[in-house]
Amino acid sequence: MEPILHTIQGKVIDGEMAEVVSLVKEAMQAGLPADRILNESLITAMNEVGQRFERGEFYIPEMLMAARTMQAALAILKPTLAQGGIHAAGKVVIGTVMGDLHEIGKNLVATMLEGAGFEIIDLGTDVPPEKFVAAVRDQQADIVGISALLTTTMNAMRRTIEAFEKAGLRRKVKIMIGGAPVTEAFAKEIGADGYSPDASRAVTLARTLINT
Ligand code: B1M
Repeated sequence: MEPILHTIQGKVIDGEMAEVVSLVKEAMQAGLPADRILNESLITAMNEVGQRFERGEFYIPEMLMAARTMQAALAILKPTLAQGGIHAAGKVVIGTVMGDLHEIGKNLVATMLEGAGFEIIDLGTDVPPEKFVAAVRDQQADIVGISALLTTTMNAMRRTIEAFEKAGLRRKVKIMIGGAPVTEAFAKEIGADGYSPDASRAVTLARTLINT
């Protein structure tokens, strides 16, 4: 691994926002591709933060500081990650399910979809099923993307799909889901149209869903 990526990873874990911001700029100026900075330092850092939390070495404040640092780094990478989208490939309503405040993965998926030319309506986090339904109805969206990071909030995905059925909109919109605890099998079980394990494959999936 390039030494600078290793340094960025350590500084994200420590929540050193100002240093990370300047190191990410430096890495980009040195010609390192944005996706390598993302995958080899930022995402690996968040995985390590999660493991430290599990081991009881980190608490919520440390997790939050690392998350804020990652968001600041993502803001620098965003223009590069989102490059390329010229025409509207389709309209996507996206959000994190009710009860869940994790937003980094969802933001990353939104950025990559935007880069692929999709128009994004981001509802944020802790989104109730009715809000997803209202947004799809009002915006006439082609796809709804739902993210969940907690095993305890995965069931809110099921309830969101049920809300689309109740509203009579289920056949009018494609539903894709993702997030660390989500699996292909779970997506099938709750009747989603597709599942993606990461942001880049979310783009491939969205393109496939638009064409089916
Ligand atoms: Co929390 N948290 N957290 N957390 N947090 C996890 C998820 C956890 C795995 C940590 C751990 O114990 N190892 C654990 C969940 C355990 C479980 O459910 N099995 C956990 C817990 C327990 C909690 C709390 C309950 C802690 C507590 O209060 N006791 C609490 C819950 C709050 C709530 O939501 N109601 C909580 C709180 C928080 C913070 C607020 C402090 C903070 C979030 C801040 C923010 O987002 N603004 C936070 C963080 C930062 C994490 C970890 C460390 C990092 C998450 C992250 O941003 N990853 C996380 C550990 C981990 O994931 N390793 C953890 C980076 C991001 C790029 O990856 O989000 O997985 P991810 O997204 C990926 C894919 O999953 C996929 O693509 C993305 C890019 O490749 N993807 C999609 C995501 N959404 C998609 C949607 C798609 C397609 C693909 O289509 C629509």
